[in-house]
Amino acid sequence: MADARERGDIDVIELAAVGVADLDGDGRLDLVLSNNNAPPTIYRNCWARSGNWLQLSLEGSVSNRDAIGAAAKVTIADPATGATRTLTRVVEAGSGFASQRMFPLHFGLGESDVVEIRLVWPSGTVQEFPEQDILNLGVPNRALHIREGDELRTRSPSGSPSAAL
Ligand SMILES: [Ca+2]
Repeated sequence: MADARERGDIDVIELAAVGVADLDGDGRLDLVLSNNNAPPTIYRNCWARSGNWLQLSLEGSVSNRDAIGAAAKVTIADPATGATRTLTRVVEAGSGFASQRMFPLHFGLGESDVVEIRLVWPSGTVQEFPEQDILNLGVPNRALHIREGDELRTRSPSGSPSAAL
């Protein structure tokens, strides 16, 4: 019988808060548990069968610099059927008790292709990026940086994992 760690169970001491972020920039979301009266616990996601992903790092120019309040709508298409659907994420500040989401918006894509990215900035500016612009940057499995009013750009990796991972 596998022990708890082999099954992926999470040890909780006295949980105070949970943070979700891609700490090592590999496109898989990791967990940080803040424990009362104990050091935090970090769970690195090592799942081998994770699907495609996209991360969008938004920077306001007219809107606030952190783009808080900006909405990103990513339209994806099933490669087998061509059926499309739109995934929406909003940049938030303070999204949980004593925790914070990572600022880059994360989209799990499965096996789907990205066919459009549409941004609605707090200033009211709307930007749309068609499939060809997205494909030119090697999406999926990329982190993109978008400054309000500018072109799409790839984002450099966020850095190496800490020793605790
Ligand atoms: Ca990760």
